Amino acid sequence: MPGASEQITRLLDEGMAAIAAARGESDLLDAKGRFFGKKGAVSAILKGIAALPAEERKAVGEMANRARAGLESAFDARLSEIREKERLVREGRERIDVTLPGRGPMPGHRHPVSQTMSDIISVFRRLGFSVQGGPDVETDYYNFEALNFPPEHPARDMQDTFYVESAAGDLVLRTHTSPIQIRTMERMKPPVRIIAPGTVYRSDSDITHSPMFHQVEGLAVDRDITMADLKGLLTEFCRMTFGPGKPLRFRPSYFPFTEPSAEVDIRCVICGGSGCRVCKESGWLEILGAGMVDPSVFGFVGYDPEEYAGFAFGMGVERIAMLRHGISDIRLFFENDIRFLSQF
Ligand code: 2NL
Repeated sequence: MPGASEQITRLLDEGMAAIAAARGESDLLDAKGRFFGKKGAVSAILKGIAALPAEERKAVGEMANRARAGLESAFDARLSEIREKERLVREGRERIDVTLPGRGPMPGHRHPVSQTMSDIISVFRRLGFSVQGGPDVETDYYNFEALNFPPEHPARDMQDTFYVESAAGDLVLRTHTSPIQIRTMERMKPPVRIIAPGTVYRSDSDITHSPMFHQVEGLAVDRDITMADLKGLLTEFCRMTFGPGKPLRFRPSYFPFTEPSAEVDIRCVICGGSGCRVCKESGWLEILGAGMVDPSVFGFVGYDPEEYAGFAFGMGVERIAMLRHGISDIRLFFENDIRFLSQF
């Protein structure tokens, strides 16, 4: 093979030039493949050696091996050099600027219904009421019977009440928080001043009803409690919740557990009484129901209705939150859309 040594010399020159010219690691590995790969120039030369006459084979073989070793160490040296340079560039670009402001966690806040619940509770605590709780799954006795609901009352219908499967068949998801007050009266002698906040359940769903919602009920029992005490308390509650200068209106109503009963309206918080869509042009918004505790309820808890009298009231927390914030669809509270919730 004439010119084998020239070929090797040229290969060495080209290889060294390619190594020097490589700008980055991938450049260099490309070049390495061209020279050392299976079909690379070095393999071609080594294969050619076998075909040489015996007297040339040794000298050319040694020369080829030296050239290969030289190229390999040049590749390795260039590779370390490139890696070191790339490391310096990377560290320069990624250097942490400790003077930049930090990225804090995105702070959340309480749900608007939970905020309103807390505000209502705070008002009644300031007015001398203690807070009581009880189970969400109740017996028919505490949810209906002890509250003077007759056995065939429509509120007990499957369409309105969620029944819970049980051996005795008498378990329901509480439809109001009144059972808490019955349980509290069983434990406590008058004077009683309590509020019963909590989650309640009714089989009902539209823009003003949710199958899961929240109530705060209140109860005061003592000697000589009158409807004037109820009116005074609720007037103060409304002043503290909706601001001063808003007249209240008590309308006669009916509940199985109070007698007499009333529904309480405040001047429309949207239009101030001139009439709008929210108050259906009446100028008034219903915010709660109330009344004097029916003597038959006292009978269930062992209070003497000749000795004691009491008032009770109940309000829907979502309704109060909707009035405060001008929200028209109760379902928005429970869709967990951050674009809605983050406004409160
Ligand atoms: C409403 C009306 C009301 C009560 C709840 C009550 C509880 C006991 C005895 C007597 Cl243990 N009454 N609670 C009384 C009147 C009205 O709620 O419209 N709630 C949203």
